[in-house]
Amino acid sequence: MNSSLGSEIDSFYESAPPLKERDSIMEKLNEFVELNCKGTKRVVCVTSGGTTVPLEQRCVRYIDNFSSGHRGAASTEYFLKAGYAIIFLYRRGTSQPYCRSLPDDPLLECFEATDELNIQVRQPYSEAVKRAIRDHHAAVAGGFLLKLPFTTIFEYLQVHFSQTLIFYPFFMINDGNANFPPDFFFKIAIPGRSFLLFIEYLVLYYEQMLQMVAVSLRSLGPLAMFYLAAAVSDFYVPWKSMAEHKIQSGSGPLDMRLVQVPKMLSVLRTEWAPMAFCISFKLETDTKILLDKADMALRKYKMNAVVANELLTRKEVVVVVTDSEKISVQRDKTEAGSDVENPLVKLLVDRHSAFIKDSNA
Ligand code: 9Z3
Repeated sequence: MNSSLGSEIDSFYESAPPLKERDSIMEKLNEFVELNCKGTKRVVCVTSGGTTVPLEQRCVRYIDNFSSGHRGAASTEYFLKAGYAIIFLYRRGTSQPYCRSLPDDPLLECFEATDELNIQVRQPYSEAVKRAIRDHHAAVAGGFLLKLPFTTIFEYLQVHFSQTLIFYPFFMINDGNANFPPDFFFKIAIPGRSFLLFIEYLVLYYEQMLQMVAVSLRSLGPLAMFYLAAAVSDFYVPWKSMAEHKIQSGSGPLDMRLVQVPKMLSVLRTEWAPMAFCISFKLETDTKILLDKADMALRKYKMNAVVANELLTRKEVVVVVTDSEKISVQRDKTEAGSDVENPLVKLLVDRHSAFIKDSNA
């Protein structure tokens, strides 16, 4: 990791508020890993929806990132169908697997009361509701689908400084899972650096949501896939410099400084999950720069593939960019209700199979 990225990461986490549900997330992850991370079972972490950037600590206003969560939700269904277990890291309130065919405005449209006690599904929705309930319940009850919600960029890339966590990283070391930044031992070895800094480093490098997932899946090696469809904020307001209370109007234009969110893709690739099959997404509104930007991301972050999509046509066509190919993947327009995620996931599952074979050769 270069030192400027290292210091961007440090500043980001130093300024982040604590992750509230860290213990229950860890518990759910452990259960999921125990159930699914054995044999040749493949696991994919699908990230979905946009992260928010709060402008006030007691947040009234925030900057949002465009994403309905459709890509992540639809892809999750296809990965489940292909036999994968899924960690669905999603933005609260965005599209959910198996709910795409149901009306969300309002969902109550689907139901009617037959008498005082009973409710039934209205005829036009009955097939869709039955299918959604059956498939969703089977995935959750079978333990193949773990859903973890986030809202802010701080939750998505989170740290928790609580005392109870301090010793957790030591267990990780004993498990052989520890992976420190290259300058870690150098930094703690500098005379005068305190034991607290040592503890802080351990906690910093272990307690983010995406990282918690990545580290949990490390033992899977090439069987793990990351499918990073979430639209992650590029800029944020550091927690410490953020107004505590609602920003008041009436005192002229608002002057606010946003700093760059550290690019966690390189850390994911090189440190958290170096053996995994990693797919990121590149969204642009200008088609002229899209493929070049995807190509740059592929090389810079050492992804196995980057899925390039343009805002207006994203539901019709995407281009899968690898180091040797640019494959256009289209929705099958001849089939009613078809989507582009179906052929996209098929292609990536095939590529993942080849990747596993090569890694084991
Ligand atoms: C995507 O490009 C997704 O395909 C969409 C899906 C967000 C466009 P919807 O949720 O849309 O179905 O409505 N996601 C990644 C967007 C992104 O922020 N990428 C970063 C970038 O382009 C890299 S992590 O710089």
